[in-house]
Amino acid sequence: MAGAPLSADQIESHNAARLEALQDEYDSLGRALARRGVAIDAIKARVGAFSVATPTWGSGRGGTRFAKFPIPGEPTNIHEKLEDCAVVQQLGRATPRVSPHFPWDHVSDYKALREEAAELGLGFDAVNSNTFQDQPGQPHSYRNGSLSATDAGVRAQAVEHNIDCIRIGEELGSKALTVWVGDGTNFPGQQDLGASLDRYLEAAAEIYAALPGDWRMLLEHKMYEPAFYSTVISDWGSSILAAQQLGPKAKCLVDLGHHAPNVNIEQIVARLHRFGKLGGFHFNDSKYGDDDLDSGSINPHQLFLVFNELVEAELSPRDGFDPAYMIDQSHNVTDPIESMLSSAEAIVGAYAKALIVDREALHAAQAANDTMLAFQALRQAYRTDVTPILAMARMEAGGAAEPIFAYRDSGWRERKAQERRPVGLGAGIV
Ligand SMILES: [Mn+2]
Repeated sequence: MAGAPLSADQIESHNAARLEALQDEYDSLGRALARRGVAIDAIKARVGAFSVATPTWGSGRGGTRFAKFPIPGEPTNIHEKLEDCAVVQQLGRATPRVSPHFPWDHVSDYKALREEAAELGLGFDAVNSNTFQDQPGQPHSYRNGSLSATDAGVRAQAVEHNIDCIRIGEELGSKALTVWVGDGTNFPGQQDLGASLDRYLEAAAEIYAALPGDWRMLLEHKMYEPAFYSTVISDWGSSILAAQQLGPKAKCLVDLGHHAPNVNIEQIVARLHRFGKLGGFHFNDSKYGDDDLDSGSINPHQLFLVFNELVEAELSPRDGFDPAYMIDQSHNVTDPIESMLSSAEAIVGAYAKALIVDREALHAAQAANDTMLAFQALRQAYRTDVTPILAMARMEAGGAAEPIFAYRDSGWRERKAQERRPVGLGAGIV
C-alpha cells in the first residue's frame, strides 16, 4: 500500500465542521495567554515540532500474565502494525516515528521495510532488543538471565542479538538501541548481586563497542518483574553507574512505570540531566506498579512535572541533550489506535503546559524562597486548558481536530476486521 492510510478528504470535512468553534476557543485562549505575556502562536509552533515515537508492539492488544483478549482487525505482523501507527500519525500528527522490537518485527528485507514505512509517512526510532524471552531454535535459554547470565555462551548469544539489532537499525535509519534486560533473581542468595552486575557491564561493553559513531545506547531500568527479588539494572542509580562506565554514547532511559511507588520521577529526570545522561523516556502511567496504563490517565500532574523538568533541561542543555520519547504501555481493554491517540495528546499537552510556565516568576520565587508563589507558577500553567493549541497544531499539520472521533468515523478497524486474519487467543505480554 502507498500513501497515508485514511482519506484526506474525510479528515478535511471533519475539521471543517469544527474549525469555527476551534478558532473561537483558540483566540480566546490566545488573549488569556497574552495577558500573561505568553504568545500562543509560539507555543503552538513548539507543540507542532514536538514528537513522540509509537512502539510497534503498542499497536496490538497487550495482555497480562492471565490472558489477552484480541479485537477483530488488530495487526498481526509488522506491515499491519506500521499501517496502524500511520493512522495514529495521520490523525494525531505527533507520532512520526515507530520504535521496532526484535525479533518480534523480523523481516527478510529491512530496506524494503524502511521504504514501506516512509510511504506511510513514518520513520524508525530506537531499536529494542529482546533477551527476556526465548525464541524458537535459539541455542541457549535466557531462563537464568541474558547479559548477566553466569553461562558465557548465554551472554555471547545476548550480545550477538543486540549487535544484530544495531545492524538492522542501521538499515532502518535508527540512531539508538534500547536495552532492557529482565535479568534478576527471585530468591535471596540466588545470585551474587555484585558479580551479576559485573557480568552485565562486561557484556554491555561489547554491545557498546559495536555502536556506530552517531548512535546511542539507552539503558532502561526496571525495579522488578519478571524478577521479584532483585533486578540487575533495577533503578536509575544502577542505570547511571552503568552508563557512566560504558561511555558517552550510553544514556539512561526512564520508563515512568519502572520505579517504586511514590518515587519522585521528576527529580530523577533532573538528576540524570545534570550528569548528561538523560537519554530517553517511555511514557505510560501506573496505579499500583508497572501496570502500563495509558499516559496521563492516572497522574497527569506527574507527567506535567516531568515535562517541567524537561523544559528546564532544554533551557540549560547538557552534553547531547536530545531525549528519545516513546509511548510504552499495554492496551488491554481499548483499541490500541485510540489509546495511542489519547496518550500522544496527553503527552503533548503536558509539554504545552510546561512551556507556558512563567519561568521568570518561578525562578524569582525560587531564589526568594517564596514557596507559594513558586508553586503557583506551576499551578497556573497546569490548570490552563491547552486543548485548542494542540487541536490547532494538529489541524495545521493535516491531522484531525478530534482524532478519536475522526478515527471512529473512518471505519478503519471494521475494514481491517474484514481484511486481516484473526489473532489467536492466549497469554500476552508487551
Ligand atoms: Mn519501557
